[in-house]
Amino acid sequence: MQLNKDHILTENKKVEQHHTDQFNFLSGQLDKQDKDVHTILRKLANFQVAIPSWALGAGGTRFGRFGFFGEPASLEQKIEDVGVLHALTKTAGAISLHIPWDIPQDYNAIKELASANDLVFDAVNSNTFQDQKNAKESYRFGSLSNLNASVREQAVQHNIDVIKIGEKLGSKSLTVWLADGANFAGQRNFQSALTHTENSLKSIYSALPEDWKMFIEYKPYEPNFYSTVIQDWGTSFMLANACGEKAYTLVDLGHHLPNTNIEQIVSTLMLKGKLGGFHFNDSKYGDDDSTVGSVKPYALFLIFNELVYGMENNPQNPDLAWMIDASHNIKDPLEDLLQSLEAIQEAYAKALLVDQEELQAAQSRNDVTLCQEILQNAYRTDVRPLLAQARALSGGAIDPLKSYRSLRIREGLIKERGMNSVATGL
Ligand SMILES: [Mn+2]
Repeated sequence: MQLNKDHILTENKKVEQHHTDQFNFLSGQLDKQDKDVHTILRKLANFQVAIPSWALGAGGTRFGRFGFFGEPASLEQKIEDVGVLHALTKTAGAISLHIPWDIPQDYNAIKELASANDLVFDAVNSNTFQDQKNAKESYRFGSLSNLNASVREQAVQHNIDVIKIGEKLGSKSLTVWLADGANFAGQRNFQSALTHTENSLKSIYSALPEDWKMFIEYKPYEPNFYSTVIQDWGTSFMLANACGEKAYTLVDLGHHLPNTNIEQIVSTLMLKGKLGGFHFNDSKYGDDDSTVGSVKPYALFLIFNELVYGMENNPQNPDLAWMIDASHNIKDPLEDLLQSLEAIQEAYAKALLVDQEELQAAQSRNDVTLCQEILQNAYRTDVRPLLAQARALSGGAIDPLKSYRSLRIREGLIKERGMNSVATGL
């Protein structure tokens, strides 16, 4: 299913007047505060977030999975779903594939379909957390960290195969998230697990094309509950440094213990030029896969404040690969992603409103009260008309969620794919 541009324009007509009134009011207010509305709109329009192929079907828990209706059953349909999101929001211009769930049959056809939907291929993701059919070795006791050299070799080779698939699609990065660890105290020797992991990552790194990056993701627990080999940003940072300059740390919001100061992690990594990728989601307890900004929106804003600071002040850090990493289990996945995209843009826009010079001046005077006021004034601004304006100017929907429902997109997908289609890989 491809969305007709005229349909979006017709939807926009219905809310145009209301939007224009709201935008004019906000932009008048921001003008008075000497904010450059045009620059903010341009930055919002340029901010593109990749959608992972696994977020398009309903996710499950270890207790069960409640499927949604009209899920994409093939890579082609996943690309079409991201195309719908991008047509409505103009901020989801990339798809991130997961191998082996999304291996293309016909590379040219897949590339054409992506470009017809105005999408590029973002980082490719390897999978050594599941055993694959007919695989010689099992990852039951780890992959890159395994005690057995032939298991490690299989896992390294898989990552190299993923790079080769990515190259054919025009991807420029590989994300390695390692599930390796221990479920029980005493199960593994920490030092041998880390040493094997470092050596395996170095082998993958040596197969990385010149213009590629490797992102090393970390996670404190789950699926291993006693320890994970790459448990935190420090371990990831150390491994990235050991691999070389094309290796970076990837921060996933859900991969921290409760109340971790993620904004400080982001800031430190950007100062050191080692923040490569960023995965959005939200959580109450752990890796909950909740909609971005639905539980801790102020924390998201504080993180964006550091990201914006880093993007402006840390040329040593490369452009970041942004991705939503969630797969919610009871909502319409596309509606959930529309809400997440909105929340990301909202936090970004608010961070762009922070007057960095004023903040720095207040910090240098140790005016703690004013520092807080500067952040909270930006946070309390309702920036949604800016987001809507940026979308409308790019040909997207003023109100993506409303348009999605009013255009009966899910009903169309169910008609096309059936009630019980199941997203591949989940
Ligand atoms: Mn992630």
